[in-house]
Amino acid sequence: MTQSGGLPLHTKMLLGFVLGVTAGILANLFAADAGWLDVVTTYVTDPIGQLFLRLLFMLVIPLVFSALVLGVVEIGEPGSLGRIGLKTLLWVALVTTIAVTIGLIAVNVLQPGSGLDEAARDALLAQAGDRGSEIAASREAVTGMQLLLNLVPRNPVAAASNGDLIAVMVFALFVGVAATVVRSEGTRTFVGTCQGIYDICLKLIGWIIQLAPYAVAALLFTITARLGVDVLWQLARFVGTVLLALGIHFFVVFPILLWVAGRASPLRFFRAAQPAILTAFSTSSSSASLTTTLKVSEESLGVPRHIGRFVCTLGATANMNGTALFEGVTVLFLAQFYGVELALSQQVMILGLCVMGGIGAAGVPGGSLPVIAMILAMFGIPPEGIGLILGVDRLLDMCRTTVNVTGDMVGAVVIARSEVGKTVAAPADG
Ligand code: DAS
Repeated sequence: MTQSGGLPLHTKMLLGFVLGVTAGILANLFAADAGWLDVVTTYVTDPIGQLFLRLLFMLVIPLVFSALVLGVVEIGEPGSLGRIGLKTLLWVALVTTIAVTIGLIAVNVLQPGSGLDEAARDALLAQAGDRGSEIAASREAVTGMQLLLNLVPRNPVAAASNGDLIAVMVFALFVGVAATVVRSEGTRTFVGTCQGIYDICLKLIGWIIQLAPYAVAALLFTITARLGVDVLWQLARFVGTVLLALGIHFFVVFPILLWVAGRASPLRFFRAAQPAILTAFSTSSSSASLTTTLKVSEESLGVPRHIGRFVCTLGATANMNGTALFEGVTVLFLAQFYGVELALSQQVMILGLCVMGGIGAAGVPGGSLPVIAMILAMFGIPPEGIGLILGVDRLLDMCRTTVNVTGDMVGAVVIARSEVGKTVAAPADG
């Protein structure tokens, strides 16, 4: 994460995590029923956590709307880029769906969030108040067909004000397609405005994420003061589930896609892609890794420049397999943690939200947090749980960014082969 004077931000977040957990466990051991604990959590730590979450919520609609409009406009470039753009869009949709599906299966099988005793869970939900359930309750209980109809907003502004993220996403996709077709002075100005909104949101995320260490300490103190040390075991299971799912996508899905769709040798690919993979792991930022990714794509993987530049540049902000997988696992983990039952139809909706959330998330450290906060609230899951995740975000962000960047290069190799008609990168028989 970005350096903000002194320690790197991720290190500060880790310190916030350790401080919050330690203080919370001590409070749980020695003062669980003390009156002052309620005062501290009610008037100090909880408001700090709420302030951070509200700042994240504030950005979701403008960030996701502008990111999706820009993504569609970039894909819809005329001529050959339009064809490559369409292939890139299909690649993003297919591979991100595979990634999120792996994540959802892993979290349903391993159940990392289950196991909390009812009393502790009730205490947590009481402390979280009705914030999450209010938003969930505001949605009439929807059936399958109604779920589909609700995807198209009757009133986009009302959808945005209700935090109906998927309806806003669908509206943004429609607007992006129309902006691509109507090439007038007005639409060019509109797309420029969207770029400005997106850039402003990135800057705001950069500022807001500086508050994360304090939010982590506050949110973790509040949760561990009530739950004690048990919560760390659940957190460890969450980290293990994310890493397992990311590992399956990285070491199984990518090699299969390279071999089957790219006719490329996975071994030669990973050897050639090492510099970009290591840059992504160390920076936790797809955008910061982009120059290395482009260099590797063209010089080491042999992808034609016009294809590598388009696919990797668009992929750095729109093709985030690791992020989408992480969003799915996080939402379901916190649903288990707070005891919120999710029907299969709701999990399918979460799958769609995470696939589009992977497109709408920003390729910067912590870029996925605003989308996760909104999805949690949409399904009545207390967004406070993000504090648990923030504490271990360092390792998870490094790993999911590595998957994001590698997915961009795999896409470039596969699309290059489909464009050139033969394997251009790391040929299997080369
Ligand atoms: N760190 C983001 C990236 O640059 C991913 C994320 O926050 O999920 O890809």
